[in-house]
Amino acid sequence: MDLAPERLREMLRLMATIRRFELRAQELFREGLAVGEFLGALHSYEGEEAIAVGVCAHLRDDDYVFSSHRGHGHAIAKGADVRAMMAELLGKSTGISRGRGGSMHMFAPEIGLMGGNGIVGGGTPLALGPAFAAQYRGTDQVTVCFFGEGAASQGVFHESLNLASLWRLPVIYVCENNLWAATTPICDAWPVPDLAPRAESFGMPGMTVDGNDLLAVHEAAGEAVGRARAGDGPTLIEAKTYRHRPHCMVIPEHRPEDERAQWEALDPIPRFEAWLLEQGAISDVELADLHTEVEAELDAAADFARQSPLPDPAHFAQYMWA
Ligand SMILES: Cc1ncc(C[n+]2csc(CCOP(=O)(O)OP(=O)(O)O)c2C)c(N)n1
Repeated sequence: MDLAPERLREMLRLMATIRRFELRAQELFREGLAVGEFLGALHSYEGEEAIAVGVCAHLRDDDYVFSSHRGHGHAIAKGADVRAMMAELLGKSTGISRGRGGSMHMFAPEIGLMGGNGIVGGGTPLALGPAFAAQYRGTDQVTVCFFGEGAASQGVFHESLNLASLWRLPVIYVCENNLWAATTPICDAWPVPDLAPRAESFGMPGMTVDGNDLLAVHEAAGEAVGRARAGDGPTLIEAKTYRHRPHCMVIPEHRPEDERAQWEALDPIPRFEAWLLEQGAISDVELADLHTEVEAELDAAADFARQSPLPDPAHFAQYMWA
């Protein structure tokens, strides 16, 4: 591993920030439901942090990310401001989408964050746009599209990969295969266990990685991003993972308890922490400090969100196209 210790610690900090963001968001959701403050559904990214962080570590501000309905982690890993994200959850005017979007529509084009999507698979064709633009303009920008394995059963996913490969577009499709699409287990949806081999039918490379292993994701993404920047076309990465929470806050848990326990033992954050400690890349004290700092940052973000004003109803049509 040729990454500097500061870089490794920064990736841990991002994973911890995502985890803490989700925990604070759930608290706000529970309280917010009572006072009618919360805007829309909440899908937790807890357990999948290594994927967003391992992939986005290779991206620049002028690269693009298309997110999904489970997108807080993608936004944080791409560099979004957690205060503005928390305010967005509450529909406040200081929100990252000025309170117009909520949890599934975190949007910050200035850092290449092209938003989440309430339509499963909806990001897969959209990602072709900036990928084509980069190729047309002759820049080396890349586009990443994150989606769940449920999205891979949509027809548009196949159309998108076909076109991406035909035109050798600089796009990386990252399937976060958490084995369940809402309440449907993968064995009831796919006749085969893996997605990555299907890339071959589009003439593009496909890789399966352990999505709970930050370094494995980082390595696979590095290869894919390198290929895209060099003009060698798209890649499909399938990252196997598991969400720690039910599909969303209002759907009860459907997954077997032993399966959940098995995956929680593979939690990407303690796994990476253990590796960092073993390598001497972080000390126990530094680790504790890092978590304290992250907690304080997210507490402050939640306070900021609570105290921010709602958008002025007189401006409801602002930012809409006539
Ligand atoms: C086109 C479409 N169909 C159905 C839904 C309802 N829905 C929302 S999330 C979801 C499951 C998606 O599963 P997956 O793509 O695997 O992502 P995950 O939630 O596991 O991260 C479904 C069916 C939707 N939002 N859009």
